Amino acid sequence: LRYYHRNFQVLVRNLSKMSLEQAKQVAAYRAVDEFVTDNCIFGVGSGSTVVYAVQRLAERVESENLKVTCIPTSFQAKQLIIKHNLKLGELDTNPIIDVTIDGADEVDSNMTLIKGGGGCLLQEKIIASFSKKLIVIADYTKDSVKLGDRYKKGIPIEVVPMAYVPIKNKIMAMYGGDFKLRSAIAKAGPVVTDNGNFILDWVFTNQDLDWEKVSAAIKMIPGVVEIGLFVKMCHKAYFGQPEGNVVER
Ligand code: ABF
Repeated sequence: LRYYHRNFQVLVRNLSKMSLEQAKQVAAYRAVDEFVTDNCIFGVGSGSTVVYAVQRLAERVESENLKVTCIPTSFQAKQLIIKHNLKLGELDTNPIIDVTIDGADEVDSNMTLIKGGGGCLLQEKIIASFSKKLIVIADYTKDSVKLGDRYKKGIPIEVVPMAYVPIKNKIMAMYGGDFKLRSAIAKAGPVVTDNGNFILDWVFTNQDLDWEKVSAAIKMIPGVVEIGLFVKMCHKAYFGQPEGNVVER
């Protein structure tokens, strides 16, 4: 009986993984179909949902003979662009991006985002801020009312390595909460970002903070490179649902 029970659990886990992947895919496909046009400069986000967006983009470029220049937000995004034989561009020659499609860790009811769970927040924010539109693609688990309702790992803050201790002390004194210096494996050294920095994950306790003010105040601390709070930046969000439909916000 225990054997069947265990197999049943594995089956349930695999089915829910499948529906999560399907949810990511439908959101990504919808956003690419809606926003990618011929000759556009396209910002390529990072993370597992974006993989589906690039897949769809490659299909469309091939079948519709589109000319699209892709600007990556990370090493991962750059590799995806290269893998799919898409045209790779850079900010120097494409300083205005028409549309960026990116994932998120959480989206609240005001469209404030937590990003950076994958460690790419700095380049993601640079690209988003020079884009005419930032479109978020995500599965249903990212859709929340207040930040912290769904995503429990906190707000990522990219910092210059030498300053991580005083920065975390200062933010704790300002707003409370707790901090983790991000590491890939327990007891291993810290994660180093694409830009050579560390990431502090700020597990905040007050969900009613004014995120715009918090974001501005934290960015003023010397040694803080970027914060994974994206306030008033997101134009539209697509949430893939377990049944395969997409909810837009
Ligand atoms: C990036 O990828 C990040 O800002 C965010 O942390 C993450 C979302 O990843 P996924 O699509 O894998 O959930 O966009």
